[in-house]
Amino acid sequence: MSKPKVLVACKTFSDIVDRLRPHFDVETNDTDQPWPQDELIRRLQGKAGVYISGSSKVDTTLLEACPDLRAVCTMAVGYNNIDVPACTARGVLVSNAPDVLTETTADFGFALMMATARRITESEHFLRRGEWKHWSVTMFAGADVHGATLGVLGMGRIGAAIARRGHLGFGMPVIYHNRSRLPADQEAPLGAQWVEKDELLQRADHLVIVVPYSPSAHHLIGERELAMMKPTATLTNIARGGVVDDAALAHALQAGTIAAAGLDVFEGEPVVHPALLECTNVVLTPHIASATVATRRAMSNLAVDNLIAVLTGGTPPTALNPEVLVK
Ligand code: 8YV
Repeated sequence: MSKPKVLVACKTFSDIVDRLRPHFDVETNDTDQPWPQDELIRRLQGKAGVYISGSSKVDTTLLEACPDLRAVCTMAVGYNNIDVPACTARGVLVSNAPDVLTETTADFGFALMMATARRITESEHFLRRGEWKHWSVTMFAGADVHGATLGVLGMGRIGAAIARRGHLGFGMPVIYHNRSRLPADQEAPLGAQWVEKDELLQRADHLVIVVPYSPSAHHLIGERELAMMKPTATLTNIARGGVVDDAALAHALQAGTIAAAGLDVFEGEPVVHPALLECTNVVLTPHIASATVATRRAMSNLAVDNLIAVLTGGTPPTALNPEVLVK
């Protein structure tokens, strides 16, 4: 009997791809470029499963054009690129990769917040340009992190890991806003207090955004919200492009509405709003919050675990719509 066919739509570690080969005929994308949507659909013909990253879109058009597809396994925790209800309606199992990236992503969120508050990249660029001629008392004077109020927007696993770092490591009072309030026994070890969104914006010295993207989170932070923040405050976004209105943020950074921003995600990435590129008070990184070798391997392995389980009659460890497997 011939093996089921699967597609690995983004380049990943070859030894992890090799785990698929005993079970499946495997076609891989060996470039760092995602395939255009029509090519992805063409390559998915006859495939039972697909391994993707956050860069591939799985929508109704793709699902209708790929009737053999039974499993969509992303190596990302975020899955706003996948129409999960449409998959469920067609009996297609979807999995994501939670937990394995939580601490790594929280490390990065904290580092980006610190780099932003302490103006690290801005001062490095100044030094590299040869502009450091003398010491001055206010040269690149930024804002303290220790003891400052940490505001966390979106208190999921990564938000909690950032809050824990701030509370235990840096003595920061932690306030957060989330649709649902954490139970008191989960708030206590984080030193975290739930507040309304507007209060969060008004009180935070350093705001870190960690909400998943959904249409209701689109431009959750725009001109109105930025205007509520302290002029000394920083904003760090490691969630998704589109949660922050990048044009409004660039304007706020130029006008001094807030002091600085750290951004790992962008609306329309990999294209970055040109006005942000003009701002000196912003630290910009190319969506690398989960990028350590160990964590990217763990994310890839988890997607492969899910793909093998779904297509060999096992139980996928991190299914988003396990109901499709119930006969
Ligand atoms: C990924 C992420 O690197 O997991 C997520 O949701 O945003 C990142 O950790 C990226 O999306 C992988 O495609």
